[in-house]
Amino acid sequence: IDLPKMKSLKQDLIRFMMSYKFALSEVNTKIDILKQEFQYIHDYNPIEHVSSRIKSPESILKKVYKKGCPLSLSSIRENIRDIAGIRITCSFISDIYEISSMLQKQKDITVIECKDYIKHPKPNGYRSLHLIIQIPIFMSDREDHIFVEIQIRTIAMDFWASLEHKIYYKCNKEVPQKMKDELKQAADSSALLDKKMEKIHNDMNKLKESIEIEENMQELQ
Ligand code: 0O2
Repeated sequence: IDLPKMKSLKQDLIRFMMSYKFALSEVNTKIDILKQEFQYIHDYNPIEHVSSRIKSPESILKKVYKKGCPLSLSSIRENIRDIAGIRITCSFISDIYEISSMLQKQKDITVIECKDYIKHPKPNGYRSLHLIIQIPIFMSDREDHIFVEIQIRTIAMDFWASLEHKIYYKCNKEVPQKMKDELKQAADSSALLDKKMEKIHNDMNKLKESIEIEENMQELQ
């Protein structure tokens, strides 16, 4: 056994995984800042929930195999872009686009890809906004640019995706057509629900605005 080589490989592997942990910390901090500042300025919090995860080595290897890319750290870094993943659950569809645009405007974020499965849902009904971004991580002797996948969705989209994932997984990836159709119908219902809630939210905001104007007018009189 080439011990020095093993030691260096181990160090490379640990630093490789650490860089994704640092990237997640950076993006989580960005989201937390947006959340706190938005709440203070607008007296409203568009983010319901945030979760993040580092892809397990097994899942990374499965994806390498599926994509047929070379089995090296540099190839994995370049080809597997969701090793660091963050999921932001928002209250309303408009919040998704607002959060996405606030993140995209940040100077240290490079947007590599934006997949809008809300405007263009997947055939099974899956909806979400996916951003693949790259952010710099500054370490003791180098700067790395790390890919992070950010999935932004509403509570209804998250509800559907979580249950669909569970049903699909439990069924060992073979879902009968009837169930697929039912899942698609459930996705359509959740999309309708999102639209309805957004309308009520907008109507409520308009109502609040008109009440405020009226109160201000009364104060002036
Ligand atoms: P996990 O465990 O969530 O990480 P890619 O395979 O990522 O290179 P693809 O398929 O074009 O390319 O990526 P896409 O469409 O952006 O989707 C990637 C992730 O979105 C998935 O990650 C899921 O988290 C989620 N997703 C996409 N489609 C569906 C769906 O139909 N149902 C559910 N429940 N989630 C979906 P992973 O790697 O599959 O899994």
